Formats: sequence, C-alpha cells, structure tokens
Amino acid sequence: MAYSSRATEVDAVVIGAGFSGLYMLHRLREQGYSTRVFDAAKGVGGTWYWNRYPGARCDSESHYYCYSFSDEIRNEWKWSCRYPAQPEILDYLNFVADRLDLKKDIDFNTRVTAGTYDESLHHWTIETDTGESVRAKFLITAVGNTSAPARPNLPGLDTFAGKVYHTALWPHEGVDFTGKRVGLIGTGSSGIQSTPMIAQQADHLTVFQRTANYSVPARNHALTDEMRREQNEKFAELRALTLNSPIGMPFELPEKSALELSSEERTAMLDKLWDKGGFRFMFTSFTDIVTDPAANEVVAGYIEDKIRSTVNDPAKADVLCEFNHAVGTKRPPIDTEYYETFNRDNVSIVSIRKNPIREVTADGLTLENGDHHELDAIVFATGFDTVTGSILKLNLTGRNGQTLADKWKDGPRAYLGLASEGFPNLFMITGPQSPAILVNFPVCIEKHVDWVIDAMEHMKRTGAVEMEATAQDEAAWVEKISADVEGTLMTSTDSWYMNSNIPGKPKVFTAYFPGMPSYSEIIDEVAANGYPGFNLR
Ligand code: N01
Repeated sequence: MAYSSRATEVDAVVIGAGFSGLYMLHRLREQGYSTRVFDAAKGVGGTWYWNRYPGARCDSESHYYCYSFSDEIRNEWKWSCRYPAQPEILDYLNFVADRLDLKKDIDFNTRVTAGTYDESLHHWTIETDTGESVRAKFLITAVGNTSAPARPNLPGLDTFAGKVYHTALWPHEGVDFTGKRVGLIGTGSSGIQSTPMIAQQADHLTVFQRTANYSVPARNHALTDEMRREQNEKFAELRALTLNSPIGMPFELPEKSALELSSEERTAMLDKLWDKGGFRFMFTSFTDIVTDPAANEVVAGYIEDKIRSTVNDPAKADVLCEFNHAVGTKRPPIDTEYYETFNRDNVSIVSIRKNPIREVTADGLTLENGDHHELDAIVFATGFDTVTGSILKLNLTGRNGQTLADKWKDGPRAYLGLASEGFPNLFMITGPQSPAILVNFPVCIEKHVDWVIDAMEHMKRTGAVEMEATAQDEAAWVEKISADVEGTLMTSTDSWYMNSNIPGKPKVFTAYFPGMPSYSEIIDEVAANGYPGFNLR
C-alpha cells in the first residue's frame, strides 16, 4: 500500500506519540507498513508532554532512560545531568522525532474515541474526535500507564474561588504562586517532586498527606564531558547489566539478605547507597526487601531515622513518618530536598489519613474534625487511573461486540501483557500484566515494539491475517501474574500497582513481577516457537 499520512486505510494505527509510539512508528515505517499515529496532545512526548509541574524530572538516570536502538541518536544527544528535568526529556523526544522525521505521520490534537474490530474483514475501524474513521489491520496502543489523570471528587470543589491544578495537566505557561496560600494533596512521586519547588514560591504551602511515603534523595548533579564519555565507552557493559536487571537499570544485583548482615554492616551498606542516591538504595541493597517483613523493617527504619534527623520539628516528622505500609510496595519516590522543605516556616504537613477532607469551600478545605485551611490554590498530585485507565478510555470493541471494559471488569486480562483474547490484531505496548510498570520504561518499550514487529512479520511470512491470544493461555498468564506475587509484601498495600488507588477498581496486581530478564525469555521463546498461545488464522 502506498504510504500516505492521510490514508483512511492503513496497515497499522498507533495510539500515542510518547516514547512507545515514536519507536513503534519508526519500526513500522522501517518494515514498510503504512501507519497513522494519533495523539491528543499538540506535540510528541506523551507523559513528558503533559507533566509540566514544577520539579518534574525523571527518576531514572539519563544515560539509561533513553532509547538504545540507535548509536547515532545516542552519540548525538548530550544529557545535561543525572536526572533530566521534564523540558529536557521533551526536547530529547522532539530531537528523536525530528531526527527520524516522524512528525509528518502523526496526527496531533486528535483523540481516538473508539476502535471496533470487524471479524469478517479482519480490520479495526478507529474513530477520532476530529470526525475521522480509519481502517487498519493492526491496532497498537502506546498510551502509557500513568496517563489518565485522576482527581478525587471532593464535595464543594466547584465552589472554590481559587485556582485548581492537577500535576499531570499543568498549564504550559507555568503558574506563579507568589503570595499565594497553596494546598497540595498527594504525596506520591509528583507531590514529592513539586513540594520543594512550590514551597520556594508560595506564601504558604500546606501538604495534605493521606499516606506517608518513603522517599530517597536523588542526588542529582550535572554531567561533565568526562562523565558522558565514560558512559559512552561503557555502553555495552552497562547495556548488558541493564538487560540482566529485573528493573531494567544497569545496577549490580543485590546478593545478600538484610538479615544475613550484622547491624553495622547493614547500616554501612545503606549509608553508602543513601549517599549515592536514587533507585539503587531500594533495588541494590538487599535481596529480600519486599519478601521478608523483617528485612523490610530494616530499610523502613533506616529511612525513618533519616527523616527524623532531617526534619527539625518533631511534630512534622511524626506526620511524615506515619507509615502504614511496607517500604517498596508503592512505587519508590526519589526526591530533591523533600524532607528538608518541611524545615521552612512557610510549609506545613497535615495528616488526612484519619481526618480526611470533608469538603472544599469557597476559601479553602475543611477536614472531618472541622479544621479549616484557607487556600488560594489547590494542587492535586493525586495520580492517575493507572495501567488500564488510558486503554479503557479508547472504547475498544472486539469480536462478537464484546467491549474491553466488559472483558476487564474484574481486572485486566492480557496474554504476555501484550494481547487480549477476543481482540485480534490488537497489541498493547507496555500493556497490563507485562513488567512495564516495575521496569525502566524504555527497556520494556523497545522489547515490546520489536516483539510486535516480529509477530507482524511472522504473519506476513505465513499469510495469516489474524493473531489472537487463546482464552486458555491468557487464563494461565492471568493466574501466573497473581501467583508470582503471592507471598510477597506487594499485595499487602493499597497501591496503583495493586489497581487499588482508585475507588471501585478491582484489587489485583497489574504487572509481571519476576522482572524483565525472565519476561524477555518467555516472550522470545513464544516468538521462536511460532507463537504458541495465539491463534493465527
Ligand atoms: O501519583 P501516585 P503520582 N485524597 O498515585 C494521594 C510516575 N511518576 O502522580 O497513597 C487524598 O503515586 C495518594 O494517597 P494514597 C511514577 O510511576 C514518575 O505521584 O493513595 N489523597 C498519593 O499520595 C508514579 O508512581 C515520575 O493514600 C489522595 C497521591 O495522591 C506514578 O507516576 C514523577 C486521594 C498519588 O500518588 C504516579 O505518581 C511522577 C484522595 N482522594 C510520577 N487520592 C518520575 O519519574 C489520591 N491521593 C519523575
């Protein structure tokens, strides 16, 4: 089929132009598939397009939070620092899109509103909010896992006279909080990153905390030419470590249980990693943090001591240490001066765990016990309808008129985290029940995109027009997802990993837990053996 960015019949439609969608488009074009890409945003970037809140920066380090597929791109791009801020990552994705000339094939400002599979014609019909209807043999979702912002429905919010913001829908022109009394709700990664920045500007910042989090210092720093040269020279070695790592980061794996070491040895290990900063603290210290409650307590206790020695006011420290879950069972936040910020006179912390917000009034928030906080602005750092939210919003209907929403009403069902029975020729990049949310995203993205391309090429070679997961293999995969995480501490916490951050969502673990290397082995073997678990027709 001749390639046309305006064709209404194409080989593939890709939804999303972030890290996943851009690489997917590049590979599809390389293999000669006519493709259209839709994105609701005005530009590329996905999560990095929308999340422009003050302090937004990557928690993974720049030299591995990027594409690996092109030596040229890697050599041409220079990261400024260890953890780049959102504008720099957005610049990088624009650079990649321009370098590969991808933008001409992306329809921006266009939201996909529905997708329906026609089983007699073996194609998907994709509808958009611009009134277009496009037919495609393949539908590929590249919509991310944290891309449907969630805001609690607080009574009275519409009566609030001040400004209301959500971290994931931040105004592009920025916000000036000078002279304002700001209330920030939520202490996940977004709240923890934005707190120090808002505090520097606002007249007063009140952080409303439902769950105390365990944050570790990032220790961001500029990269010198020497550091960049070393990272480049060691690329092959670091890539090997990355591919061998459960979380897709070039870290040496931990070797010992926290309980095998003496108290002095444990502290020395944690001190070293605390000083180094970032995810290494959680992922390279001990083997058993999320499997053994005693090991978990060692790490949680260490962080609590750090918080208490950082925060001068013991009452504030008490609130910040009001832990109710095991460390590592929610996505670990990485911060820059988060706890230090509570030493400022213009910053307070309010626990809303047992004393929740009762209502919003014209001039602020009132808690259940009647305490009232006068505010000029409210910032929701309350996260997302994670993992399934953005996929379900696409209104997909598969064979026999079954909707994905109906099929997934008790939780996602996605064979290998890539496909779902009843929805032929639908592939989900970083889909539910893959390891994506527990892994450095670009690693999982590149693996998924390459796997999907191989599957499409296999279909081309064998003359198959339809590829669909079998109900039986999908059921076994869904069972495996739960079985793999059973007995760990991960299931003991309400978290977005457990699908339980949004009221009403079924509480199920949403990721493949054993890590990226074993997952890659499984999906590679499926490909090598002619795609068992799929019906190819
Ligand atoms: O969202 P979250 P996020 N009343 O869901 C609270 C990625 N990310 O945007 O824990 C009061 O983690 C909620 O409380 P609780 C990263 O993967 C990456 O911060 O549910 N509070 C929690 O404190 C991350 O994990 C980066 O009790 C309410 C907070 O809001 C994911 O995105 C940066 C509430 C939500 O935390 C999501 O992070 C930022 C309510 N009704 C994000 N509802 C980088 O790598 C929710 N909360 C840089």
